[in-house]
Amino acid sequence: MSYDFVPLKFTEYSQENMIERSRAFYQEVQKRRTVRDFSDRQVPREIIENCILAAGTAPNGANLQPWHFVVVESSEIKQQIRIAAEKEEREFYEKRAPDDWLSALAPLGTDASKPFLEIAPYLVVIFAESYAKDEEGNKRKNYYVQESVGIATGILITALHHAGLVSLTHTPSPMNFLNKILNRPNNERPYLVLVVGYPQQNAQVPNIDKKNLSTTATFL
Ligand code: IYR
Repeated sequence: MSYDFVPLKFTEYSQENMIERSRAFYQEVQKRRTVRDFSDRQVPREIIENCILAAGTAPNGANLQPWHFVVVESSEIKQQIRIAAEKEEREFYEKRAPDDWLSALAPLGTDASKPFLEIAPYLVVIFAESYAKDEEGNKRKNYYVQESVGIATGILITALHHAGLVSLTHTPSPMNFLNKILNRPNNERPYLVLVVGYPQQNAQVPNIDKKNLSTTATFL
């Protein structure tokens, strides 16, 4: 098999314009915050669909697109997820988490209680397809699955922010209960739960800093 090659659709901007666009994009994404206080206000499904389409444009291993997004709107399913996640989280906070991990989390004030899993209008559960299955059910390898799904998730989070929504990356561990509740096959592994919606009125976020450019980047 080989692809047809077609001309690249590339939009060239002046360098002045590129500087302005890059600055404006940074200004916009630096306003994104991870939010834990969600409103139950409804959000049109089309926004979520568009953001998932944006996520699906991510560069990925051999264009095999090793991801699947399950969008949960059903209150019953959200409740099942909350119950199962809080069970794992209680184990984590009370037993499994090493002290250094708990100390790193302490400033954020997180705990095993996850009411947002029922309050927010959407839970987008991202699955990584460890391997694919062809029509006859034979295994077909996927490549760079973690990297591909990570990039797609980053685009999804950015697209949601750009659309005017907030999100929370939630990672109950282990999360295999999600395959069961959401009826996903065993060649897919839950990657993370993205809680999506509007912030609660008066939502608060920790006053954190981001590392500066000279710490984050080296130019040689
Ligand atoms: N999954 C747990 C713990 C947790 C871990 C990290 I690293 C965080 O940045 C935040 C939370 C939870 O969701 O509470």
